[in-house]
Amino acid sequence: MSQNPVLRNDWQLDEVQALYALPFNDLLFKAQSTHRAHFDANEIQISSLLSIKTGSCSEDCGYCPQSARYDSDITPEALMSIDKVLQAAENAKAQGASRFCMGAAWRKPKDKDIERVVEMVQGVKAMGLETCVTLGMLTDEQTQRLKDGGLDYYNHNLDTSEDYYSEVITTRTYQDRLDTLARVRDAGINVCCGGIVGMGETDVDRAKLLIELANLPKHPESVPINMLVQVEGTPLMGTEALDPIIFIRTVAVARIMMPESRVRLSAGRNNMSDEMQALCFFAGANSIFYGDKLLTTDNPMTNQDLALFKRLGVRTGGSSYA
Ligand code: SAM
Ligand code: DTB
Ligand code: SF4
Repeated sequence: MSQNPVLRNDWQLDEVQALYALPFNDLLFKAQSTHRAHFDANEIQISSLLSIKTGSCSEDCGYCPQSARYDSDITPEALMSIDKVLQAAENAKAQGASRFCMGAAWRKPKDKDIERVVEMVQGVKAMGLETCVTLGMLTDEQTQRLKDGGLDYYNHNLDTSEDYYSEVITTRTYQDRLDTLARVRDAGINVCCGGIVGMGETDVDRAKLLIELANLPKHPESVPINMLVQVEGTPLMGTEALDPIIFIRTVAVARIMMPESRVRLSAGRNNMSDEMQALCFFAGANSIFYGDKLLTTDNPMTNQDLALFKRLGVRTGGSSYA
């Protein structure tokens, strides 16, 4: 349990449902008040993503174009060279990113992959950027190696509620994910963990996902809330779109439950209006993925994001290196 009385780890379903059910203005007021008590309300942290190993993944995550099981339109690529990764990190830094996140389409990395990734982490860190990687399931030894290599954040999402999980993924369990998260936490690496909404889950599933995240022994430092990006060829293509108001409510409830975490408005921004994104920021989102690409799909262009920030009077920042 947390020693800080505002950081609760004992959320119950009925109280989370009660938050979701608040009149929209009351919910946003509560979320914004919470946000202001813990953060500079006009500052947003920006992370850039790079897919360092793309496609041919053995897993069956129903949302993911990188699974080898689905016929999506991506070109598989082996683990990138360190030079190419560092070049991409330089570009991200020049564009203004404070964190560089490297993602690999693996169920779990091999030990020799970890050594390459550690070299990437060290090179990116030397540029003054925060580092994050997402590589799938880890062993204790691999986690320790990443920690010793200086990694700042590990991203590993719970994706959805435990109940809905098996509708979306069958090749690894919810417990596998919790085990990797515990390893990362125990090794002293910052945890980036969130989920995806708009996958056909229910209101209860969304509430339960947030409960799983907030009731971890310590809140994740970063909580990415992804709106499903529907990709041709994946099983979740054609899922009924989630009401944008429910998405904004999800951001607000996450902010209230995890007041000191960076809540990231993650995948799906390319299909959101500027006004919807502004409401997500008002609801307490204070981080985005920045750069023209997520891993394999499009993200808003950087000049579009910078123009939006200017219109909203938002500053970028929030890096521990800044
Ligand atoms: N293979 C590793 C793993 O799954 O842990 C790391 C990379 S994986 C692509 C990282 C995360 O991206 C997934 O956990 C999922 O939350 C998110 N993601 C993948 N495809 C997505 C999509 N179409 N829409 C939204 N989020 C997606
Ligand atoms: C996260 O929660 N979202 C990012 C990052 N962590 C690795 C990935 C989004 C991927 C969207 C689909 C794609 O571009 O392939
Ligand atoms: Fe593989 Fe990760 Fe995509 Fe699942 S989300 S198919 S593990 S790359």
